[in-house]
Amino acid sequence: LTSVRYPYLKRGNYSKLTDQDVAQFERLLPGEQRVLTDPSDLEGYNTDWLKICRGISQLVLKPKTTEEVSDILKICNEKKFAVNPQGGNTGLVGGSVPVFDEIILSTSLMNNIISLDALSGILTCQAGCILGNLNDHVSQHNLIMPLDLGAKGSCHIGGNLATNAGGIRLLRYGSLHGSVLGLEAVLANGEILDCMSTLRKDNTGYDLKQLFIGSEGALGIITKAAILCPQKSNTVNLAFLGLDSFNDVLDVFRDSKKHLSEILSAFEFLDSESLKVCTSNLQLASPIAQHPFYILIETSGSNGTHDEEKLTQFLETLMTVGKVKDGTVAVDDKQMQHIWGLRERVAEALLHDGYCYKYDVSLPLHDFYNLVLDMRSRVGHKATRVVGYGHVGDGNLHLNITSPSYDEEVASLIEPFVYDWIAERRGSISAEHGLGFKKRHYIYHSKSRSAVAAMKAIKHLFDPNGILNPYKTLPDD
Ligand code: FAD
Ligand code: 2HG
Ligand code: ZN
Repeated sequence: LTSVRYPYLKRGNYSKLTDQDVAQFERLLPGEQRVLTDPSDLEGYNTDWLKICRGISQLVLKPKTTEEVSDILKICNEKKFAVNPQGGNTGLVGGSVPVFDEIILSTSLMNNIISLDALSGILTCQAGCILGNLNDHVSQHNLIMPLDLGAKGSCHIGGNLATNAGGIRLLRYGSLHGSVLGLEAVLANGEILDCMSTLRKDNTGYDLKQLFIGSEGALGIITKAAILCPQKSNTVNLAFLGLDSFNDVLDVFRDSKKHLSEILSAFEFLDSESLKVCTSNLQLASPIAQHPFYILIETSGSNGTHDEEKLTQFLETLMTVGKVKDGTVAVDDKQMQHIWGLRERVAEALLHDGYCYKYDVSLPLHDFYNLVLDMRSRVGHKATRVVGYGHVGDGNLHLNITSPSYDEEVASLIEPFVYDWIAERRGSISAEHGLGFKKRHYIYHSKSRSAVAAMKAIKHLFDPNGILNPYKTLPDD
């Protein structure tokens, strides 16, 4: 079968579901709403957050336990059904929805918090817990989750692990490769791989859990994790500043590390077009006048007076030397949330333009913003807008281009130009969102032939029948 939606792609040689198969899954998952087959119920599971990728799955399965995941995968592996693991379905690269009729295995009912050791800060939970709920839970014990992202209200921790999600706290707490202490996954053949250590230090043998962090559902279904949660800071400050040039953004970043040092907890940037999309498409108000660039500097520490003094002094110096033209410091939680909204809701605001061409790249900082400028002059007025924003403190740019609907001419001006541009500067074509369905064929722009060959060998070892998330992450042979 050649898909009419993806005419260049052939469905793999997977089995097709029969009524008997569905009945077998129903026996396995008794109770209400655990086996979905009604097309209207399936619509949301088949469609990604960007409303760009659409599958035609006829079955969603909602296990509650690791053992149920194992039983499902045993059947799928034996009968050769393709499986699409799905968490909160907030992924941005088409990895979370089926390409054809893969069975969707949703972790939405695997949402138990198993334990929290308030002394060590170690949380253990099932993969389907929503990130925001976990943060609310641990904050009652004076802890925070080591990651935070705009999709926190819907994304699952299992999805975060599977994508190795970055977000706005990475600058301070590092990536999930460091904060995940233990992980449990079910392999394609149903075998349960128990790597649920809760130790800070554990060098006994290969660190297998790392393979699953960022594996995008291709090596196994993540079912549980143990995560090290940092202490919640007594005092958090947030400044929103307007700057004249991207060079000033970089200078202020360098100075922030030097002068704010241990209290610096986030450093994010938006260009004027990114802010404009929030003010015009979401009617959010900007707290300061218009400038070419904006930055958010967050500090988190234990001594309010000390932190405020340090930040105020730093900001005064920046204003005096002219690196910062204008700015405001949030005085309460409401203002803080409003300012974070201007940064975290750009992705949502862009969708109001129509179609969004999305690029998530790592680049050396001296080249960072030139990609936006080059893209702008390349597509000119053919696009509605070209915006650049993101985690500048991590060297991670979000380049987004929009048009009223998908436009072949705009698309061909962007790709492969954008990937070649990044490869020439030895950047990464996927900083934090993964490759999913959309970007897998560009992997060689960032990874060597030998590295991709090793990835394929690992995939074959863990999933010899290729049932887990086919057509994603790795390129075809
Ligand atoms: P899904 O979208 O459901 O799935 C993502 C991938 O993981 C798929 O390949 C899926 O098959 C696989 N998967 C899901 N669960 C499992 C599991 N249990 N076992 C194995 N594989 C699994 N990302 C960032 O990195 N940083 C950001 O700042 C950020 N901000 C965002 C803001 C918004 C508004 C939105 C919509 C998205 C944002 N994202 C960000 C992208 C997205 O939220 C993350 O990739 C997130 O980690 C996905 O989690 P999810 O539960 O929604 O996973
Ligand atoms: C963010 O940092 C997310 O806001 C989404 O990673 C980025 O939509 C994007 O390009
Ligand atoms: Zn991001």
